[in-house]
Amino acid sequence: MTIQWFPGHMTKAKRTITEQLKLVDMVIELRDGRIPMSSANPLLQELISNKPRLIVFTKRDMADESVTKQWINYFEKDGQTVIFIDSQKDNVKKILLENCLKVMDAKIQRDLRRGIHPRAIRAMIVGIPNVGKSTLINRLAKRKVVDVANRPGVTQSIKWLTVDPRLDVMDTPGILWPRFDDLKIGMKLALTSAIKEQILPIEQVVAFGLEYLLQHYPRILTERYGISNVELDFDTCIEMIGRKFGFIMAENEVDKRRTMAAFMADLRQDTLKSISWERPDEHV
Ligand SMILES: Nc1nc2c(ncn2[C@@H]2O[C@H](COP(=O)(O)OP(=O)(O)O)[C@@H](O)[C@H]2O)c(=O)[nH]1
Ligand SMILES: [Mg+2]
Repeated sequence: MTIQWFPGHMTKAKRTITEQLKLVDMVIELRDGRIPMSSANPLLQELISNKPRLIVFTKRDMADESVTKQWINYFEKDGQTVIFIDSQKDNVKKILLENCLKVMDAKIQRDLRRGIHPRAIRAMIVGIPNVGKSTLINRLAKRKVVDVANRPGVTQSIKWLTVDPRLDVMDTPGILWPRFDDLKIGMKLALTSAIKEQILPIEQVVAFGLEYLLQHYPRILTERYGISNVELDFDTCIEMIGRKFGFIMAENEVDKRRTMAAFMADLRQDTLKSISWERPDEHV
């Protein structure tokens, strides 16, 4: 099954980002820490070509700590600079500054050897919808916003957030489209609010979510919905969840639509914490 992204949007997003990229030294790519692979944009690598990139995984507080550790190992083995953050609680200014300096270190050292005093690093935040771009920018923006003169080819006025004398971040993020080439990825995106669940058949998303929870987090199902038998099938699970919620129609039937919608809302509203929907062992 292929899910269609509107080609018009994609072309425009691509053009905008390509233009904005000309103004920056490096890219800060945000991804959802609960789905480190599925929240990546398929074309980003191509768009940024060889600009240095820092991958920042957001929503660490909503992810499963032990799985996050596995991911850190996975990426470190691969030689990539990645960090996992809680954008609402962490000292994001300090963390971003340190890691941007690290990513740009080779260039800074080269400049210094040539007697050039390095100017502030210019970075741009990019990511798919709902990954936390605005949240992070707002946290970074508590200081002054500096106007920088327009440059040829860029129509809108670009503003920069001065995070530190050594780091400026573009105040508008680059919005990327998610991957839609694989149904499983689509379901993970739906479960974490990156795409609207309406895009996919809700039965399939809920079935995928239930199966995943049964396999990896049976305790959540037991504690929250009283589901304790890991052999239970889809209909029985929905039945139990519906009764728990009290979504009963005439003839003592469970309202399945309403139950599925409520289950999705439960997963998305951060009431069921500490779930990682993707593991490195799926990707070896
Ligand atoms: N728990 C948690 N929620 C976050 C974090 N970062 C962003 N959010 C929430 O994720 C949702 C989408 O964030 P937003 O910044 O609007 O995403 P954007 O579409 O990329 O700009 C909002 O409800 C934020 O409060 C985080 O690190 N932890
Ligand atoms: Mg936003």
